[in-house]
Amino acid sequence: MRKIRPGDPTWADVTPKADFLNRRQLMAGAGALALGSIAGPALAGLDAKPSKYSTDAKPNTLKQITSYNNFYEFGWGKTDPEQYAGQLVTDPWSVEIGGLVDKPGTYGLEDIVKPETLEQRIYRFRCVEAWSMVIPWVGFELADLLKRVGVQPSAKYVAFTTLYRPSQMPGQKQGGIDWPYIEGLRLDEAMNPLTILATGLYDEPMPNQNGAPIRLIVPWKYGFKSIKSIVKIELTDKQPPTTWNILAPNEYGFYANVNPTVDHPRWSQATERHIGAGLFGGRQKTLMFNGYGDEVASMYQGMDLRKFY
Ligand SMILES: Nc1nc2c(c(=O)[nH]1)N[C@H]1C(S)=C(S)[C@@H](COP(=O)(O)O)O[C@H]1N2
Ligand SMILES: [Mo]
Repeated sequence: MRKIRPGDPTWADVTPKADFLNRRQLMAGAGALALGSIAGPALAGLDAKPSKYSTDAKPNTLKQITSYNNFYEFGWGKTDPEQYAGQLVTDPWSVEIGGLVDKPGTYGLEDIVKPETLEQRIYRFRCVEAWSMVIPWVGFELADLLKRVGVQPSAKYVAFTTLYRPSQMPGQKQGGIDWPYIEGLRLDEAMNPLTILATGLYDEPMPNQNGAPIRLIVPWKYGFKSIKSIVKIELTDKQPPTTWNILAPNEYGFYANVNPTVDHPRWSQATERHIGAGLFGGRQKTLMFNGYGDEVASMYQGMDLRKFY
């Protein structure tokens, strides 16, 4: 953890310029610049504020972050999202917020984002498959949005739902997952300042393959909790069902906190392969709570994390 100092590198410094240029050309070619009209600059957070929660680890390149993805709505391969997500239309977009809130409703994306102060959050990101990246997200604290809509005292959990649109999400025409993808958090996890809704990364609106136009980021949990392309947020008093827990309950729990001492039934979680480390980069040690223990460990005091995996 560190504070951003004046003179710290900007996104342009840490991302090779060629990547930016390439990306712009690719996006133009794919017709994916639709967001660029009015919403784009706002979502990209071009004047986003630095955050004390950012890691000083070196971010992965834009190319790495946008070409090695898990987004099963577009296929099971790591390069499928880059190849097929361009067809997803993300403007207009609205998010239904309901359940145990004072102001339920269907909110346009701009109404959700406009009152928020966008921040740069450079977070470690650890997939349950034992690979990791460092990603410079742009977003705002989920707690801010929840406070705006008014959380009722009986609410204990937050449930999230991804868009269901098989015409533009070819993976949804296939079985395997009972679409749409769903996820959930305990209310205190949702209100933790590390938990953000992200609308961009580097200085781009969220690339489609990373979950445009708005996705959850919970950096101390395995990546599958960080649900993409959200269309519904519901406050509940019961623990909501979650996609990977439904699919394989003995392998993927509701909590899914990054934990090097609790192995996946089929592989070790003690180490991770950092994307971009190269052939000889070796594996790095996985950190408890992905290194965010100072901010989150107290939420799990007294819980058996082998049982609540
Ligand atoms: N809707 C939806 N959200 C999702 C997924 C998905 O397949 N569908 N994959 C999850 C998994 S397993 C990971 S590791 C991260 C990957 O995010 P990234 O592609 O931006 O790195 O998104 C998560 N969110
Ligand atoms: Mo993942």
